[in-house]
Amino acid sequence: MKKAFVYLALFLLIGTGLTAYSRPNILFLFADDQRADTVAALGNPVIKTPNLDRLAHAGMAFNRAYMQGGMNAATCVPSRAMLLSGRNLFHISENLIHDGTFDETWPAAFGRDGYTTFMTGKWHNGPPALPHSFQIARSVFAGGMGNPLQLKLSNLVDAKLAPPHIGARHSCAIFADETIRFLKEHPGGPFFAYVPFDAPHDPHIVPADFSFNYAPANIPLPPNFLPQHPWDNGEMTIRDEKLMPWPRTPAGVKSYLAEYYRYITYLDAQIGRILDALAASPYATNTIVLFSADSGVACGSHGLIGKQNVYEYDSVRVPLIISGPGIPAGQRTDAMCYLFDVLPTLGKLCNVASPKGSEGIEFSAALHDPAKPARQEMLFAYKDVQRAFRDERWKLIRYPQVDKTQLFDLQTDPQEATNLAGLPQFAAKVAALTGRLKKAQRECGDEAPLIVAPPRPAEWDLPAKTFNSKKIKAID
Ligand SMILES: [Ca+2]
Repeated sequence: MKKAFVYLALFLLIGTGLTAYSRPNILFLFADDQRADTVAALGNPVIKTPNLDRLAHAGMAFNRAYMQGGMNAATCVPSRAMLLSGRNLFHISENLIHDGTFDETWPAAFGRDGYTTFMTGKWHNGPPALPHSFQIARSVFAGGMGNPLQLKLSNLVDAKLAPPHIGARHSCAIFADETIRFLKEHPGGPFFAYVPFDAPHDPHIVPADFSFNYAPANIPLPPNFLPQHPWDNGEMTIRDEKLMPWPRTPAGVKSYLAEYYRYITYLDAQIGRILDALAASPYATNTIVLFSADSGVACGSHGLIGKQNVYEYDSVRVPLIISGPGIPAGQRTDAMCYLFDVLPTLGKLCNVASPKGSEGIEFSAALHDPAKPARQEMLFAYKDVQRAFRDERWKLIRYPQVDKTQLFDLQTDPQEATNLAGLPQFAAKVAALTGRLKKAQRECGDEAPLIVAPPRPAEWDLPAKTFNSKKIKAID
């Protein structure tokens, strides 16, 4: 009997060890404000992204991955809180602390289940929550969440909190250096490495010796370009919108995109250094590599510059590429998902138990078969001024404060250029989608009204004076 118990214990021990050994590593590369249409291999004819192309050729690219929105203008913060906690926009605390208690996060869950957890880059949630999520953090840019230096370094190996772009070396290069160093020094066992870059967020600062440039004349004007947004969307003069004077001009937008694209190509080069280091490491064949971004950004689409909106490329849609063992190469899927579904999916693939509060779904079926669906519908929100709903084909945007509605047929109008909401033949469609939007709000815990009385005037005049973008301080 005793002998049988010993054999059973040995069997369990070996079994657990084998399971742990075979679990894949995670390398999560996360950009900041990178539009979903800025990867060459996914259809952008102008931009150069040879390393993101490598990932796209090696894995599954999601055509319909989304962040859910934000309740303040610095959408970087809620986007990360949703990603890390697996919670929706209405259930997060932006600093990852609820009522004095640290939220459970997916990286912490990976750590509990035997993974070495590492991060370098832009944190941007409450700094005290960082050591509760990651075991190792190096060269972290804490971001605008209070005093960045009040970190308890109890279980952190090394945290240097500095603003980005400071010093002799660009922050993106430093984050790549740290990731490469981690890959070289890691003693073995499964790891979860999270690398949130602070690029291509404005200001678009690229080292002077990075010789690649785009000629503005060669950048196509976005097909949904407008000199200004057709009405007051509730956030017309926020910091990001002041980065370019009104009315926006084709020449101004092309110059802005040329700088933005150059920054993306620089980021791509840093990602390439990491991918090369991974390929030369013992982890080359057993690592799931992800690339995504915290949001898109308008860059002139719809007359907007920032991401304080719920349009597709201008804000809520994000690139998402996942490659790794068992994931077919060079595939594309229309399966819809939120960013806060990504870590529940990795948890499923890595046999990691869900942290408390996570409500994202796991879409691993779509990772192996692009025809498998994930979510059927999506809800988006920005403050109390914009709400949106999309299903497989249609997108409804509602601006409650000014009583405006947009309806887009994303199948024929993926750029959201033609508003169908005012046409009588689409009245029933608007009514039906409004009902589904309300239902989705209830399910997510969103109590914002879709109509207010009386609404504000929707008309918006250009500001009396234009703004000098160089005077706008970065806040997020
Ligand atoms: Ca961002």
